[in-house]
Amino acid sequence: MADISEATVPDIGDFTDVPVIEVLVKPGDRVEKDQGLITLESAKATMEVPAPFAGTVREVKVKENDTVSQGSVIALIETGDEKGASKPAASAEKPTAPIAESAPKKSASPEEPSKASAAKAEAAHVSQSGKPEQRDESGPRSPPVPFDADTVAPDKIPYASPAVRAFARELGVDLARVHGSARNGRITKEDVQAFVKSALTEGAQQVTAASGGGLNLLPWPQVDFSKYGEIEEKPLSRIKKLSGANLARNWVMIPHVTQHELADITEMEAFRKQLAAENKETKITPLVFLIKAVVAALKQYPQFNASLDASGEKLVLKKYFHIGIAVDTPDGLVVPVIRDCDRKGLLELALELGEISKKARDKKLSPADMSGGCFSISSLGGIGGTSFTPIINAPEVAILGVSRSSMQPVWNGNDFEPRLMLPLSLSYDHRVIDGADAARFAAFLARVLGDLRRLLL
Ligand code: CAO
Repeated sequence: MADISEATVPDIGDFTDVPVIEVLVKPGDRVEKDQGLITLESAKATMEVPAPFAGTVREVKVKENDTVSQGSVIALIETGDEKGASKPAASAEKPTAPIAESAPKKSASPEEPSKASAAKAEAAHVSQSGKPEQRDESGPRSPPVPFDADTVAPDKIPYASPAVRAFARELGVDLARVHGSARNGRITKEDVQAFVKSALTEGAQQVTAASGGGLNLLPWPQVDFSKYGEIEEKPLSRIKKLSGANLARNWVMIPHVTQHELADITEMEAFRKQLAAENKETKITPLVFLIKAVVAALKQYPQFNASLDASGEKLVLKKYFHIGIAVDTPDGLVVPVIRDCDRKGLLELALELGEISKKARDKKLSPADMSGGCFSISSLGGIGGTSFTPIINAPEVAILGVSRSSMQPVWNGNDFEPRLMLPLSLSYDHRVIDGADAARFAAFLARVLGDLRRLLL
């Protein structure tokens, strides 16, 4: 038959009207003997009041912020005929023995199951009659520690209830680092949660900063364009999304400088036309000459055929000459790579350029086709323009932009001569390349394009 008994506050020393800071059970909860029912607070420490017997909580008589003294009823617990349940003794309602407090002792690590826990364990063996019960384990037992929080809880030990300590331990939180917001600096569960939240946010910010983010930019403007006129929405292509993310990273992370140069390609153009007439089946554009000139310049200035390693502290110099070519496709920009350009002639390069451009526009490029580049060329010469600022294709350290050649009057010392001038725009990573070297590289390119015999040197 079910018995309902009162669980009351035992002897807590000279303290009266002690605030309840936590109620650890609710009606319907099954509690074991010695399981915490409520947590009480003194000026510097907390203590859990354990259930004096096992059973099912029928009613909780206290709530947070209530104050209790010895004998106050905490809960009504139905004990029934449960096997192994320790039934309340006749004098259960009037406990007289002191109860242990569970604030940590000076010698105990705040997060360790400490002497405090030991004390709590001791408390668990205080019977309702006030007499220590027989322990299950053999061996001597020390008397329970009376609840005298002010004397046992030193200032430097984080002040939190056993439940909050357990919660912090579960999350791996060092309570010494948590600010207690409750009365007398007591750390609550919410304080631990706030600490974890801020640690996570801080961690995320550090990751963002380490990966080059954290620019503290204004949010992107949210504009309802339809307010101003008719609009149509069109999702970005997959290529545009991918290349856009890469371009944005490269633009913000690489200190770009662009060096502009003009190459006199009058003779080169005459030669190109001649070659094109001889090889009608192959499209020979200025771009293949540029590839050969770039290879010669990379050989002359090896720091352009390099990449910064991930730490940013080491330059990796490459002994191969794989050139990336920016190709405009209906879905966006892609950069396939022509390998070993130093070992290929103009015609072979022209053929390969035709093939990769077609492959790009047919969306047939594989990731391998777009990897391993040393230096990129972006030619808008077939379209127009006089100069632009190409964005470096990281982890490369420079890129050559090519605009449309035009006939210009050039002073030869006596007269103005009509010369075909090709605008070059060399963007370089200023962390790796000095401006003077960039000017030399660009001037070298112009000299080679102006006199192709130099490719033989
Ligand atoms: N000046 C004058 N004419 C030029 C020229 C130049 N710099 N470059 C090319 N031309 C001419 C070519 O000779 C060709 O003329 P013909 O048809 O009379 O032979 C015409 O312009 C078209 O050339 P093309 O663009 O088809 O071929 P290409 O070898 O010059 O370029 C490719 C190939 C794939 C690079 C190009 O088609 C392309 O996609 N360019 C865009 C690259 C791009 O979008 N870059 C921007 C990236 S943002 O950094």
